[in-house]
Amino acid sequence: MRKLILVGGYVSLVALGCSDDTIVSNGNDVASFQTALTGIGGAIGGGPGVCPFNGLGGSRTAIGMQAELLPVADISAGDNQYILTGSEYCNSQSRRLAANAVGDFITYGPISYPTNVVGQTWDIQLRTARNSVAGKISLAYAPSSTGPWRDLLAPLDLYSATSGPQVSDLGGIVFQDSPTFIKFTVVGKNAASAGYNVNVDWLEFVLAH
Ligand SMILES: [Ca+2]
Repeated sequence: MRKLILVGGYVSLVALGCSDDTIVSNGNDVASFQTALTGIGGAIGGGPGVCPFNGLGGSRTAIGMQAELLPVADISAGDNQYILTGSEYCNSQSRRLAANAVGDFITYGPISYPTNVVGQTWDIQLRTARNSVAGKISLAYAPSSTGPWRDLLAPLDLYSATSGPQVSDLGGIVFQDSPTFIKFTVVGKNAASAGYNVNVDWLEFVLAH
């Protein structure tokens, strides 16, 4: 059994692809509900529209975040961000930063976690929608919208010649500060990419054993 705590608003369990799971409302408007998930632990990536993609198996605690439901604290000047709808996304939506240059960014937050995540090892998994106009990004976290920023991963290339969701297992990290704000910054692009867009669907922290 794995417990998954969803952050970012109300999402139906049908959207999560787990209609036989138990919902336990915690009465918190940020961590809108907790669900005890069973049968999770299959192949990373899940299926189209399926959010829990943890392929680590066993008994795990995870915090899942829908990009389209998280608050946006800031974006780079002159750029736009918007929600995309499609059955290939988990919760049928993702959020795109329409970036056009290196240095463009989108900051999510403030994010309130239902459990203290600082000082423990979490495996970070990111579900993005890759395409031929996507950029290369870095990901960082901070306790405030002005930093100090700490890297969550090495630069990640979101380019793909064919469009579709992709899950990246970014490995384990011990949070030194609260990841109250999470920032995606364009650091470049694949030579074959026609743009710098950043399209994020779902972010998940899985507590290491
Ligand atoms: Ca989503």
